[in-house]
Amino acid sequence: MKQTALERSIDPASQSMLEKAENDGIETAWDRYEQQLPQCGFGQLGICCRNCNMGPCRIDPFGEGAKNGICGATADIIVARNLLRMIAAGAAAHSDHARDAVLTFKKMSEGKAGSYGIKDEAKLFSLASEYGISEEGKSREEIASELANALLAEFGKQEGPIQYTRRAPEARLRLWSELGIEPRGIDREIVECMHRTHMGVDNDATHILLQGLRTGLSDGWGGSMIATEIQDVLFGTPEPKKSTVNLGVLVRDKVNVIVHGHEPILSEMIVEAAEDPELLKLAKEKGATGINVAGICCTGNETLMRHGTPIAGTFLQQELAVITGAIEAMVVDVQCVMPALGNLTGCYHTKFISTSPKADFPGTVRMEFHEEKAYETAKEIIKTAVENFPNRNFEKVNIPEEKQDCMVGFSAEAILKALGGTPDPLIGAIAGGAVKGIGAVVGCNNVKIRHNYGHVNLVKELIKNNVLVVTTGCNAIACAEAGLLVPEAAALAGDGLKGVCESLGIPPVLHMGSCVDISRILVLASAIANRLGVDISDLPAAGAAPEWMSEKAVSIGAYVVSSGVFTVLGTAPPVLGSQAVAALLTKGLDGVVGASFAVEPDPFKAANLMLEHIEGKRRALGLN
Ligand code: SF4
Ligand code: MSK
Repeated sequence: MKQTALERSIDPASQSMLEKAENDGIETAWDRYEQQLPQCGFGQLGICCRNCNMGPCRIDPFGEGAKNGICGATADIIVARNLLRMIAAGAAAHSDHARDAVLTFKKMSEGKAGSYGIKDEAKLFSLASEYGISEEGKSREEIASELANALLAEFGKQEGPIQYTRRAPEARLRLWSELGIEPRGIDREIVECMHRTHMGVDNDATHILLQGLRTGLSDGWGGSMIATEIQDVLFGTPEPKKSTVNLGVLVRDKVNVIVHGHEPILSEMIVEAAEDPELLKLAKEKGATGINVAGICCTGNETLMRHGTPIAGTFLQQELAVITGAIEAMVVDVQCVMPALGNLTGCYHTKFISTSPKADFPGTVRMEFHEEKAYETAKEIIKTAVENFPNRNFEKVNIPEEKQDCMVGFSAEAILKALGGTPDPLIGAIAGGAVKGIGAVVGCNNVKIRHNYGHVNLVKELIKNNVLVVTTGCNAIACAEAGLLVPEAAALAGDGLKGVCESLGIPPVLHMGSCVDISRILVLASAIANRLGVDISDLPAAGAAPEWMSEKAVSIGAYVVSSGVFTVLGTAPPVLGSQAVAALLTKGLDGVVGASFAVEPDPFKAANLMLEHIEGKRRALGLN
């Protein structure tokens, strides 16, 4: 039976747009999910293989039919191989984003990308010094060029280590080295995953999964970390600032432009172009009072963190934003963009503009973006949106009222600054018991879970129990929509955490950025572990991805657990067709990397698992 809007989302703005979709006769991801039911059991369990053309093969989960693929691959092998391919795809997505960011940085250093500059000079110098690049007698651009080359070399390197892995605590580095999972080069690990999963190569589930951990590490401490750091140099390291979120940030009498996807390279320019006097004048001529840029997903998180640009919604709100009827242009780059937007934008006046040389979708206007002409392209995009304003049918417009204030911009540097320059006050609060530990809650929406229900309830439960939450990606947006990213949300926290937040003037949930910015969490965790002289796995900390859906989340899970953080997933990955693989992920990894996964869709029970873990770690450290 069809779910109601209330059953599909906890967010009132989304509920009202789901009702509008129904009235407008528009199909959304939730409808398409229902059309898919029942979903394929073989796919859910991970036991179908089409890695060669003797197949596809599938294993009978009840043990009555086929126990092996045609080549003899067992369920264990097939599940592990499929999982490794998911990790490879996720690591590739983050890391290819990083590559483009570094290529932009390189062009900037060579004077070939005039729209960009160096916004965080101190970070440029500190990143360069990590590579042993001296500053003496060199211009900023020369240093940037050397750094760009060093970073680009991380992708094609054949031998490790990847430089930023050195930021991890000594004990963790030793462990990775002993296990042979220290990543060598980013591209090398991804290519090796594809090689190993080709028919007739790696056929031992444990051996396959160890490569999964190594590839994950090449993402978290490689690709993702490089993306974060170099974007900070180019666009500025985020600092605390205020903004607003949810569909109510759209403005009825302004030209509304959505930036959606993951890369800030173009959206930075779009935010700037939206203030261009020439375009503002044109907007007035077309009958609008101004130009309003708002984000969705992580492109949105990037501009939110650095400029306070409002966010219209999470992953599952991308269609709902169009359904408001008030979007002149939906501008997308890469990742998490639903191809359904093509048909959908066709039902309204919205222009669907694809900008990445790598990503196109049905029904788009192509406005390919190249760094050399970044600002010109951004202006052209905004102009297209402005010229589309008179086509808006105001009778079809319904913008929900809901919008929520939030405080964002908590880079690791900003958090340390708020603490007075060292992690000591936070460590003191943890040692004293006011803060029980740290919860890292991240990840997507997934139609299998009521929109934002998992995110918001899990986080509320953690802060109520004095766990400081750090967040990125769509979890951060969901928390913002629920009013958890304002200092006043401290009232929802336990007494200890409440006192700490009030004294620092910070929310109990700290927005650390986009999906690649989970690397900021690794940096923060390392800073705390190094200060205490322990490993990350010794910290009273736990992670969760309550509504994850993307392959990137699988790669994130691999590197977060390999870095020593117990992680609870809200939806089960397709591994349950192999008891051996499932047991390894949920138990066995503990004895290998000192952390493992749990799967728990109920956010209250998930919070309990995290709290129990944090308590256990506190006891082991001799804390009450
Ligand atoms: Fe079947 Fe083996 Fe080919 Fe996979 S690799 S499709 S299990 S024969
Ligand atoms: S955007 S990867 S839906 S968090 Fe980074 Fe949200 Fe997940 Fe995309």
